[in-house]
Amino acid sequence: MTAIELVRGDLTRESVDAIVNAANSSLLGGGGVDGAIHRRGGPAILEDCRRLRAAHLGKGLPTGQAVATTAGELDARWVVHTVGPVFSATEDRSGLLASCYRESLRVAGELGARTVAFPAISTGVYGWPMDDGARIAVETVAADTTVEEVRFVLFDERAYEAFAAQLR
Ligand code: AR6
Repeated sequence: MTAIELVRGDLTRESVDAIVNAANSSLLGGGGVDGAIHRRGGPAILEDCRRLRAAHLGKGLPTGQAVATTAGELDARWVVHTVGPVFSATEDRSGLLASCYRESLRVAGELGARTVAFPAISTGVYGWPMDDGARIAVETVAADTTVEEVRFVLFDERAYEAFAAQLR
């Protein structure tokens, strides 16, 4: 059984084995969580990302998949980068969002991570409605047994309440 915890705050301040980044396919940085992780984690993360792009991820990381790098100066051993789907009102992409959580846990678990911290993937720039994003996140993680503890780190009260409602 994976224990699920909720924290209100900044993901980049967490002490865990693996911190999950809501990245984009380029892996070369962006805004939101991604920008915050690269800022606080320092240049070693981007160097690793560039190496991955030069090696087997020449076309970038596909949506729904995950890959690990160093965590640089963050208080973690790895950053697991995953690419959430952009929300669409006409196409159901929830399978891809669930895949982000599942694949991130798989990658983290293979490395030996026991504690993993997630943001609410796709619920910022990518426009996923928070309640539905929280439902998919909690359902997917609750069905997984890869790691001992998952911490959802929610930036604001609204996000925290959406996740808390799913756990009740
Ligand atoms: N800690 C925890 N949560 C945060 C933090 C933080 N430091 N900063 C933002 N959030 P987003 P996405 C919340 O936009 O929707 C980037 O440019 C935020 O309030 O970071 O998956 C990438 O490069 C929201 O609820 O990720 C991609 O291009 C959630 O984290 C694109 O954004 C996710 O918001 C990915 O968009």
